[in-house]
Amino acid sequence: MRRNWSAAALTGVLAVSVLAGCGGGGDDAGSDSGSDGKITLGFSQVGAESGWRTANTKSIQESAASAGIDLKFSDAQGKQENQISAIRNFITQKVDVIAFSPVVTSGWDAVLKEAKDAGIPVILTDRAVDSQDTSLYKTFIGSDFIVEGEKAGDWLVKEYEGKTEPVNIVELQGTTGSAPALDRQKGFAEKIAANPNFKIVKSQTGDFKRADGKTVMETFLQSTPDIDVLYAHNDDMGLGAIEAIEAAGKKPGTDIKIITVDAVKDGMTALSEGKINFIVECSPLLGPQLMDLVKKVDAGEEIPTRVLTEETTFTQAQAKEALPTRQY
Ligand code: GZL
Repeated sequence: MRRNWSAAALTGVLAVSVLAGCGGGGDDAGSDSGSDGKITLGFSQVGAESGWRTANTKSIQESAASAGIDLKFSDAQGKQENQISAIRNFITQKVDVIAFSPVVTSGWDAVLKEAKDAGIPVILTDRAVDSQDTSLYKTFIGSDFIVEGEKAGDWLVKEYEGKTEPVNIVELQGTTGSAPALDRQKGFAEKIAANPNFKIVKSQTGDFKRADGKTVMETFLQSTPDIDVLYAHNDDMGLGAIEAIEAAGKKPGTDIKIITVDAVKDGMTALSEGKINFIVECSPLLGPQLMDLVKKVDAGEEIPTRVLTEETTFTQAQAKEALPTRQY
């Protein structure tokens, strides 16, 4: 069961000190760094499916370099089996710390137990796992995806306040079984239940990919003539859907209101142009905080069992203001 971190219970935005002992993980008293004194970090990345992921990889690689941490980086191309074999390789190589972004929530206990038995601490980044045994990892650094879904739902409820007409919503879900897809769907559904006129008429995965978002939106448009709103779990699928909407002769942001999550540059540009109506930010810039946690874990220091990343939301006007200084 994934820890349910209610945002209300977690104060602060950067490091939430929910200290429970050492926060689980191996019973190492702080592993020695590599022979050259440098910490070796094994990192298994989901893949390169979206603009968010590209920015996340850049943040991790650049932060490791500036922190003087020796990074062994593996791209799983979206496959859990590749992540599991990468983690096993890191164990064989006796890295000091392992970090990874689990592509899906389940199926990790065995390999995490192997890391724990090898005395190698593990840090979850970006996405959570549903392991019952929270001693299998030291901490989880990333967003609260339920809150992200709630923010999207909240905006829609306010957008239609006082109106009585039925509102047909279609939803492009992220990768099936991934924490962001499960929780963004849950948070959004809970919030829009406030308005009985809201109806999610279609909901299907676009795997967080622009191309898949376009093809799925094409099927939505063919099967559901009167779509009022699209809720896409990330900008990339929303951008793909915009291509399909325009090809169908409709105006994205006007004929069909669009809400997405991430706030990467391409999404923010579409928002500033009025093709998207609202974006919930999900920061990929986890690198600096991750490297700080890696150093603490390697030194055997106590760390929070949950580190919540700071993020906000953007309207069309706010996107115009923010774009010039966006880092990703
Ligand atoms: C969220 C991250 C998601 C992004 C997508 O933290 O896991 O995966 O929202 C990315 O863009 O593909």
